[in-house]
Amino acid sequence: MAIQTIKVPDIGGAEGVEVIEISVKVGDVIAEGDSIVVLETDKASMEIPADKAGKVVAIKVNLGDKVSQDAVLLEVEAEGSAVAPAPQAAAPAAAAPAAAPAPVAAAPVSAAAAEVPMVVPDIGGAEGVEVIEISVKVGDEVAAGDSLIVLETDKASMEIPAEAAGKIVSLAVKVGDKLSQGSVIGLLATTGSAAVAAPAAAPAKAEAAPAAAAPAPKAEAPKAAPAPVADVAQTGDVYAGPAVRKLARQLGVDMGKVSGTGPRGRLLKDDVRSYVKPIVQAAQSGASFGGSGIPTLPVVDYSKFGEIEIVKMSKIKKLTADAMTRSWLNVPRITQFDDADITDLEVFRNSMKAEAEKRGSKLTPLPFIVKAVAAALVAEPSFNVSVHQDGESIVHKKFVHIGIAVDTPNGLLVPVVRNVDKKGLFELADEINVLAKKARDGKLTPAEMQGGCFTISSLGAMGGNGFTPMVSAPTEVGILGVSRAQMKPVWNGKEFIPRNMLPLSLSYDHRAVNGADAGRFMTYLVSVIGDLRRLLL
Ligand code: CAO
Repeated sequence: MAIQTIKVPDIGGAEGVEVIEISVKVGDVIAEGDSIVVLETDKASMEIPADKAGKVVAIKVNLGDKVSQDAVLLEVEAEGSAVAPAPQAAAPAAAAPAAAPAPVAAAPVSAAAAEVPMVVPDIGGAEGVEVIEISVKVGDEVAAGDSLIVLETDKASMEIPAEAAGKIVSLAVKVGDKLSQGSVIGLLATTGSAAVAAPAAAPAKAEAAPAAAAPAPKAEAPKAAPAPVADVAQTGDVYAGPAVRKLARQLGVDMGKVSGTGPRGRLLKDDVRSYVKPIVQAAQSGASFGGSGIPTLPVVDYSKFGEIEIVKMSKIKKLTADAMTRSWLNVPRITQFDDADITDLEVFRNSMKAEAEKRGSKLTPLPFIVKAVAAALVAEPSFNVSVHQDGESIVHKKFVHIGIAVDTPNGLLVPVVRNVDKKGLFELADEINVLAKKARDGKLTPAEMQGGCFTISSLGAMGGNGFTPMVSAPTEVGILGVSRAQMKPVWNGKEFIPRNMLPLSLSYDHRAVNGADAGRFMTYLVSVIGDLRRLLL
């Protein structure tokens, strides 16, 4: 079997035309007329059909190569009976090098605007070529060279550019119309000094021509519909004109991923734009590409449903809302639940109430919980950390400062009790009371709300069985929600006995704390709250 070459046929004299797609691979068996590569000038893309049948044994061009007539594209092992027509045979249009829609014979017009017809220039003698895209609309301002319409033959699509700058006054064609040289596309009101090309005087000029007509051997290899061009990366069939390909390249769009809505699935510029738009929007909103992004909330007119009053959020509420949204979006949060048995704690606390009152202190369960949390932070230091802003390090803290969430008329505030591990229960009770009062009176200083390692949010006085508190990002990685204690029947191995059970909800930042750390922290905390003597160990 002889090895034969397939070369670039006459492409209307165009030189250095870029290879933008290679439609075959080594080993493929091709028939005459099969598309083997796609070349693209700045105005037209053209499929180069095989002029020999056989098995592809070598591909002699790469994507991006610039080729001219007679450049070797492929080597094929020709089949016995395959005819090997000369390359020229496949390019009947060579005799009529494709035309120049470019304004080669520009005729200056007066400075005043004039209405001139826009006509189809010489398109290599092709007749009845289908309009597959109209790139402008009435009223559009165009520059000379801007694409007006796209025509498509069996094998090539070609943009017909404006021959002068101006405003589109009317359009006489629609998608699907069949046009030939001289067909009127519409009327253009040329601007001032624009040069107007005389379409009739447009001699062939290879580089500017939609030379695509040349390699399209329509007579020899007619096809019912333009064959979709195989995407080089084999990501699927891509069928698009040069302008669309250029746009896709400029935007970095993989055309294989875009669905074409044009005739026969052809990709249009709008398809590329529609593909890119949501990606850009998602990127601008900070959302990642992998997910669905953060959809915006719809605007609702609540007055439609009844009487309403709109009240501005307090500054504190607004700051809290921002902080909560930041936490929600940045912290992969897990919440774990357990009940601590505070029966003995309550017996002790009640026994201390009189003494506390004598000191002027109010001893609620909270200082006990705060003290137990401090012990847990020391015993399980994985919670006494912050995620470093470098995203790669963890900040370990050698101090134990605990924030207490305080409900105030203006919103939520979190004063910080410092060095909890070094303070006694009365001292903690007093400090919490002082800070809570300052919070409610709006007298907390910023310093009193900073430096916390962990937060406790107690809703015990209000009720509830549990909740999922939000981690205070970025400074902390854990928060304990305390709900209302209640008597519950607890199985002691022999019988159910009434015990005072305190529901605890431990939320943590899973970037810094793993489930086992949290399990150990919670178990230790519950054991300390259940038996305060453990604080002495
Ligand atoms: N179970 C049952 N009773 C409880 C309880 C619990 N877990 N916690 C407190 N109580 C009782 C107290 O013992 C007290 O009862 P007595 O007066 O009979 O002793 C009563 O409830 C009221 O307590 P308190 O609220 O005055 O005091 P506290 O120490 O429990 O809480 C403070 C102090 C500042 C934390 C609290 O006033 C507060 O503001 N809590 C709201 C916190 C908050 O808003 N968290 C949500 C943040 S996330 O949105």
